[in-house]
Amino acid sequence: MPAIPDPTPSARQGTFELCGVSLRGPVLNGSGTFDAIAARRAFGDALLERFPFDAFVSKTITLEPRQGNAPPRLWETPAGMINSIGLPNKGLDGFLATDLPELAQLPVPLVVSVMGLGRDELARLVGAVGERDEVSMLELNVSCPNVETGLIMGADPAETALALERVRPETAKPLIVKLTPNATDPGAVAAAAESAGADAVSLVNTLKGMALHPETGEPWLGGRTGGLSGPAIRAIALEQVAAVASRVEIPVIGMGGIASGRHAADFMAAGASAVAVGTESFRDPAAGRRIATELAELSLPGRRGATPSRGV
Ligand code: RRO
Repeated sequence: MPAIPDPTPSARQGTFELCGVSLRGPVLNGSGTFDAIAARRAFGDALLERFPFDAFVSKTITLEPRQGNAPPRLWETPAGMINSIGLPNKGLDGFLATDLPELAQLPVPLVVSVMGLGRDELARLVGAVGERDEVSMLELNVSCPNVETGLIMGADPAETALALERVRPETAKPLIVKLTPNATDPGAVAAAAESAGADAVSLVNTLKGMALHPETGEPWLGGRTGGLSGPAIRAIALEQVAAVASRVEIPVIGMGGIASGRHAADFMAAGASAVAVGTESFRDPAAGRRIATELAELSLPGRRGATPSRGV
């Protein structure tokens, strides 16, 4: 594991709370951007001793196993990348049997991200994952089409509300709705999610993008299109976080190109209660802890910075 600076004493106190769950600080990972199981294999117990995040969000799982998209799955852009991974995962049963016991060994609360191809499927996932003691919170990844209606669940306020109403009775655990930036009005989607029982919203997922093969002009990515992330989208994410935070009372988890404590502080100043680090972790797997340390130093009295003020 690359050297990770020690958290400052204020970041170690463990007084931060998100949806009633006690965390040692406000820095999470973006779902799918840090493979904690592979990192444990690579770095051993050093990973657990200096875990980069204050809560861990799993890669999204689906009911059935999926292979994911054909390669290539990545394209580097100026200040970002486009991914077209296509949700490879072991499915619910495989996740519960194989991945959950390993993720339960992490030294921070576990958030499991789930995606359903319809409301009933989403409800089955929420019920089965929510009843596991190892799981502190669930994140609903609604950036996918509902096969019953053809609409992207998270792009439409009414679809999002119907999904929440269907899954809310399945668990008492906090439900975080991961919002897509590919929506006309993310603030309206967030407000609909809140009214239907969401405990928090997280944003942004990736922006839809495309790259062409330099010689053939055909789509480069096996999935044809993909999701753009990294510093290239930070200004867009910041605006959407501010817009959403002005529409809801529930905590907002902000992400999109965060690569420093200053960026994290900006998202908190825009109204986020917590932040997540995504693409930067591919460059530096210890980035989450560095950003948490930088953020804590900015938040010390007398320095310019943001003190979490919402959902804490
Ligand atoms: O697996 C993916 O390709 C993927 C997902 Br599920 C997601 O929510 N966001 C993204 O950029 N890629």
